[in-house]
Amino acid sequence: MNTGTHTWQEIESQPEVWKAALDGFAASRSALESFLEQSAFAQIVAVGCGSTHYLAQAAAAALTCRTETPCRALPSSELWLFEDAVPKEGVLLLTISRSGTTTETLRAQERFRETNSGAVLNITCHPESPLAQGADFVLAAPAAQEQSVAQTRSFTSMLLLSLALTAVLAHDEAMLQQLGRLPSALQDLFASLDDLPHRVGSALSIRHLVFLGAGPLYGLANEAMLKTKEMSLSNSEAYHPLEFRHGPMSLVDEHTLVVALLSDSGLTEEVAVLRDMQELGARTLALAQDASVFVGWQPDHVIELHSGLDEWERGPLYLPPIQRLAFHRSVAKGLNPDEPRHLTAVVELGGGGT
Ligand code: F1P
Repeated sequence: MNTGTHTWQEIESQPEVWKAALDGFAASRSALESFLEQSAFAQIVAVGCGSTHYLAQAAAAALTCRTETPCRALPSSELWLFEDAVPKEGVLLLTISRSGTTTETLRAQERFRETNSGAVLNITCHPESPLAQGADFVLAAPAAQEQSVAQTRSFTSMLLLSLALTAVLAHDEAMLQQLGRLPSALQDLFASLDDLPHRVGSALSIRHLVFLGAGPLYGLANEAMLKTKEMSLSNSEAYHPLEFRHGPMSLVDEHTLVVALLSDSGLTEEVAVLRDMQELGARTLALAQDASVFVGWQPDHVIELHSGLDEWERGPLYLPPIQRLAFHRSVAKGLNPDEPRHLTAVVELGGGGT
């Protein structure tokens, strides 16, 4: 049977594909350093659409908190359609797009060129694409190209490039070294997962999925929400963990799965939210560095990352287990994860969009 063949292969190939992305980054590092030195900017604006908008959110959190340059994430359409969304001076535009052909992101770049003198840096899987060709510098992960509509290895590989960019901008050699450990950390994580993503993904008594993540993990919680929606046509939401108590938790019942992507900085408070949701009847899944953080109670399921990496470095590891879960949920519902309903790999607008 061919159901989900591409998606499964793309999820499982991530250790090798991440290694290729890191090797590619190392080869372009000195050119990147020259580009960054020559481009005077006081802030970065990161844009993308759908998955790559959520990737822009994750990149913006890392760039803002780990470098001296603040970064804001916007959906590409905000820059395209709202001319004053971005200051006219002192901005480096970071465009993120798997395909490099998404209309809104191309239009955002055009708008920026019309109104701004700053440089454009592009992160993509397709360095030959129009978006990349129109940029001043390109960081590419061609080995992460995909046949599936839903982004899996492309997302995590481009995330890795954005974290490597952060390390270079921060002159943080130790962070760069740590990022180099991610491919083998993912191999170890895959080996330790057993059938947990399959068991939880196939539990169709779950009808509502909630992903919680803060700081470096908020954009990734959003991506987990989108993946579940695209692949398995499920109601899914994402929140900052402590925001979930401010109203959204009224929807929690025994058909809810709450998935917590646990950080280091917010750990105690995030664990408390997850515990509260279990008490309200939700099934709970935690992605944690180590299960020893749970004292006196246990979530229903725990995935231990055991990465030895800090919260800014280990982001890419949270997604592959959730991608597997979404894959299994899709198959359990009789769907084909390779072909999400109503979606195409790229949104190319005609009419008003051209
Ligand atoms: C982004 C996009 C997403 C969508 C899906 C397919 O395209 O269209 O909007 O959620 O995952 O990809 P791109 O600009 O990154 O190629």
